[in-house]
Amino acid sequence: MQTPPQTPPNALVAPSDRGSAERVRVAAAGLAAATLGVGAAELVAALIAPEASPFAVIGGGLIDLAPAWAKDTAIALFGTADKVALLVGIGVVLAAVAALAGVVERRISGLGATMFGVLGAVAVLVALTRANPGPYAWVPGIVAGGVSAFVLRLLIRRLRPIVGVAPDPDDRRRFLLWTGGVAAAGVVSLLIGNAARGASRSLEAVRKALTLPKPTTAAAAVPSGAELDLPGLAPVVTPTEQFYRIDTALVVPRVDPADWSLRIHGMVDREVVVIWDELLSLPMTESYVTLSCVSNEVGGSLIGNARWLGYPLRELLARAGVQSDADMVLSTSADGFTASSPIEALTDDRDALLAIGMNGAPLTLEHGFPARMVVPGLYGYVSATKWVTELEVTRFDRAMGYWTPRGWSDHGPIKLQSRIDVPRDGRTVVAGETMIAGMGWFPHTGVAGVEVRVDGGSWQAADLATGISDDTWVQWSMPWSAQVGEHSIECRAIGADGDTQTEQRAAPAPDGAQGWHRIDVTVGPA
Ligand SMILES: Nc1nc2c(c(=O)[nH]1)N[C@H]1C(S)=C(S)[C@@H](COP(=O)(O)O)O[C@H]1N2
Ligand SMILES: [Mo]
Repeated sequence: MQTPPQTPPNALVAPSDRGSAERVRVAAAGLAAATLGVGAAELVAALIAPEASPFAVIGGGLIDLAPAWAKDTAIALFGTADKVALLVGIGVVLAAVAALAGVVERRISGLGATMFGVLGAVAVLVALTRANPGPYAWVPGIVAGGVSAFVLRLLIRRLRPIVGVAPDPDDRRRFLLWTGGVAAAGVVSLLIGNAARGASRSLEAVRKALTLPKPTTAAAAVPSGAELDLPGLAPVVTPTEQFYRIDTALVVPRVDPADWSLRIHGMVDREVVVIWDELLSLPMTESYVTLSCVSNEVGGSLIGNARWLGYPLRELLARAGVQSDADMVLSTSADGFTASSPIEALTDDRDALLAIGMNGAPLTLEHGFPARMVVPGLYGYVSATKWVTELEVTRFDRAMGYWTPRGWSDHGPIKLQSRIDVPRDGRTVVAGETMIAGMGWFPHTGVAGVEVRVDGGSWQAADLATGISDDTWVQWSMPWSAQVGEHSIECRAIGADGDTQTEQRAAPAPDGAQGWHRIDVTVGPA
């Protein structure tokens, strides 16, 4: 030793510093142990139980517990990145608990490890209570708890001689080697798990290999004049990759058409089960339908319009024979989501479809492959069940859809709305002749007109583009001589039923946002 013998070890380190340095080291050990535990669990999940990834099941459980205001806030804050935000949030909480477990384990041997064991048990419990748990759904949680508890004990025992003293360079190297090695192994298993999950992309290959049947009832061509083609204005038909995605699924459900079936039961004369090959042989209808999310704020973008290919739900329901006192269909997806749709919307003459195609291709995995519902005039949460596997004919006084007990209305007709796309809110516009343009919608009723006013002046009729149908949104535009200064622009739609879009503001919960969309722009000199 080169340390002068008369100097006691650690004489230069105050006891409190020593304590906090030790805490940092045992916390790092806790983090490393948790990383390896979670990494191993995600890897095992990717291989044998994709639906039971601990991150996915805990996130899914949290999503299911969230009331309407929480969903609203998450979507308002993060938009369609709400899932990433949730996963990051879970990671941060987990990291904090793991660090704490390290500190606790150092104080009371076995207690930190027990904390990990309990977390693993919670993951097992949650995994088993999710919809359709596979036979191995319990394994990833056991692996997460077991591995992290074991490794934490090992690390703390290993580090015991190191953590208590100010480490000399040798000890520091040993510490880094152990915790760093464990953490790196965890990260590597996470990466391999991710890659393995990607490799099970074979379902994407199945999807790509599918040839959709030609529609027996084709959608009329989009009329010329439906697409104004103005820069900044939403296209009248939304490309699939731009179509908003909203659902409670942290991991996209993987439903192989070969295993898929739709069961229609409940208040019916006879139960009906349709399998994939049979569905493909049925006469298909194609139709443009605008789908909107109830969480869409005034002026928001959680709305899109696509050409859907599918089999009319009224035909399927007629096969089963709906009993006369039924008033609702509860549709269920492979991942347990449910929606309550009023039966008349599925049985009247509108194109309520069991859809298999979107914009000329099979549904993408995110948008419900292999089959989903699309119902003109209803918000997605009460109608557009993706990965749909079951229709229960029932009554509103007997059953509820997923979002109803969480604070949303059991009925969800899409409200009469309009929005300004051009100019963008808050932008600076060059003075002179320019265009104001946007979208208006009142699916299944239709839009008769849109009015615009500038700076609170009088309402003027905008030019309405040709609509595709009453089930779709419609573009509108209005020329504007923009004068230098600050300006506000508002719009309101007029429904085909004569109603004018209300000024009365309402939040998305419980049954959809409403109010006039208003933007503020600065007009600068040319
Ligand atoms: N299985 C399932 N289907 C679902 C949902 C869901 O959470 N799970 N969300 C619904 C909601 S709230 C909306 S707005 C639409 C969105 O459909 P999209 O993601 O294809 O745009 O899907 C509906 N179908
Ligand atoms: Mo939604």
